[in-house]
Amino acid sequence: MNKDEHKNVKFVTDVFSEQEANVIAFGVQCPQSLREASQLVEPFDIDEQRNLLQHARIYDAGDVKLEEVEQKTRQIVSAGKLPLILASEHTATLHAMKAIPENAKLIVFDGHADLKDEYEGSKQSHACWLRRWCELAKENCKNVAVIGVRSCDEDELEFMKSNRIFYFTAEKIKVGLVDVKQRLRDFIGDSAVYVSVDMDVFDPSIAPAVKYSVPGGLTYEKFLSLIDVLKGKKVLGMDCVEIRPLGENGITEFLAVKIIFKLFSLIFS
Ligand SMILES: [Mn+2]
Repeated sequence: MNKDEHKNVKFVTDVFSEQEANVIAFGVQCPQSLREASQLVEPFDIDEQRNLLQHARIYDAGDVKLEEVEQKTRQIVSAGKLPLILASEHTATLHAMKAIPENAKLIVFDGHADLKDEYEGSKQSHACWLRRWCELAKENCKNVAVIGVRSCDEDELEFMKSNRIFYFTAEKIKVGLVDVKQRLRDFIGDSAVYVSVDMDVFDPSIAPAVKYSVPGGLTYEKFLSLIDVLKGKKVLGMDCVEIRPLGENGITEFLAVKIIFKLFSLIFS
């Protein structure tokens, strides 16, 4: 691949036009390695005996700036399409959520609570984005679920409890998966959802290319079992965030692409 071809790699495909597509992907400082991996993961799934992308027609609109995320998301959602946001920072989710109807449930897969009031002198940090969202959402922050959390301080835990934020630690998922899934189903009910996946929700052994690893994360199998609760639900948007490429080691990017394909298979089944 020469340098220019390298630069133009799209997420999965450029077969569909923007008009034909039902998924509009866009990046916010998206690692090139993630788009490259998307070209290499087989969409056919031998266990499901189906092409996971059979009903997903993806168009990659390229990268936008963080401050353009809200408008871009709104434009895609109002065209009746699914935005797929590939962002280096989790703060992109805060901007995307401003364009999502307020009664939708926000399902965040993350090793961290991201509910700090301030982090490293900034209130706009990746570690604060969910706190900022809760402030905007007010009483609707009870529509937030944080799944797989295991890095959190006393203040964040208190915030989750006092604001009735639904949360499940990775440990809880390991020992009580069936119960967690039922409670998650009850939480979603008939609502539409937005799904945000911070790759550090996974165990660092299978997703090492993240900015802030936390031991004791989810396995691929547990994640797939959890997302089963999204079957038949209206998914308004999704994102995959916080990958920090590790050069030759692309296993995190391959995992990210595979779970995105699996989510599409569920959403468009
Ligand atoms: Mn995180």
